[in-house]
Amino acid sequence: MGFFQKLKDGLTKTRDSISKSFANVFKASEIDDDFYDSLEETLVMSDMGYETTEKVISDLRIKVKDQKIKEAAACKELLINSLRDQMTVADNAYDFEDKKSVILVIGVNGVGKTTSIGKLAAQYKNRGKKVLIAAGDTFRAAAIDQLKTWANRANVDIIAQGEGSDPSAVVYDAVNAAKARNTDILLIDTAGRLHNKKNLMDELAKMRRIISKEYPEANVESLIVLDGTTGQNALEQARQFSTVTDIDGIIITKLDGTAKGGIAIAIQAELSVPVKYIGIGEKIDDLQRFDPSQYVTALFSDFDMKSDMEMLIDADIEEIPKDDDLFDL
Ligand SMILES: Nc1nc2c(ncn2[C@@H]2O[C@H](COP(=O)(O)OP(=O)(O)OP(=O)(O)O)[C@@H](O)[C@H]2O)c(=O)[nH]1
Ligand SMILES: [Mg+2]
Repeated sequence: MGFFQKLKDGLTKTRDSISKSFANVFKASEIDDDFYDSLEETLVMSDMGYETTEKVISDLRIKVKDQKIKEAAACKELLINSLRDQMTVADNAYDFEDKKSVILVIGVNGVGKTTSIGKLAAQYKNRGKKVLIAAGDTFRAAAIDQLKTWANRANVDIIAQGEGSDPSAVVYDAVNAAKARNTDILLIDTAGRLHNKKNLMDELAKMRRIISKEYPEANVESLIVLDGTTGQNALEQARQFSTVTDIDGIIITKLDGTAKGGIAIAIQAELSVPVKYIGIGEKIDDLQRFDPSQYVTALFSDFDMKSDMEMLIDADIEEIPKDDDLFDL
């Protein structure tokens, strides 16, 4: 299955909820304040974020006026394009993939850090990179075992110590192994932490210090993982973490499990840190680079069809005449 299809399938819940409410919005007979209000409500409901929604609506108002558009249905395309315009991607966002890099994966509990590391390791490995994983979450033995399982699946090496060992010691071992083995990409798993837990944030800072001291030539890429099903909370988490630590990119997971996939658009549009990958399932190949334009296309891909159907129903056509009926006439 192609990736676009997979993305579309993953976003089914969001697509279903969006297309129903959008169909209703665009059934409006004219473009007035009521139309804009219900459009605004629909965008906010799908978690596109208040800021993004405001920008999209004001952009749309200008275009509708300039292009003298009179019918609601005619500005669907304008809306989709305007959403796309809210999200810019720097073309150096993935340069780290082709450098000697240490990727530090952080975030709160249960968001999908370990799983995303497994998926990324497999991708890099398939592209011919020499990959190493470090088990920097030493809180629970189960966490180390889970990462070992992923290392096996991805067919990459792992550096781990026992439960309760110092994460910084694991990082020390791992960067030295990466140097000695001429590794391209070292992925470091970390324990879930909240941005306001001082000791845990200090521990993270210590890991970073060890990386830059032991392996100064490596490029450090710090990725925060956010659970897409938590909607606006995810956006808030990224904001808060970025006040206490450097973040180079975002991974949004579980977009297959939510009807509010608009959150990916809000995060990309409202934060200065780019969304780099999205998770759309639990399997090894269910993670991909985030392509905002493709994402918007996938979200609205059956928008037209549904709204046309609704329009038919609305036009009060009870039954489409069959050939026989026509003959009888
Ligand atoms: N549906 C779905 N589930 C996911 C996705 N990514 C991760 N998960 C699931 O989310 C759960 C938590 O994932 P983990 O990778 O263990 O999360 P974590 O951040 O490492 O958790 P802790 O180490 O406990 O903080 C697992 O059941 C994963 O299978 C995704 O993109 N889609
Ligand atoms: Mg984990």
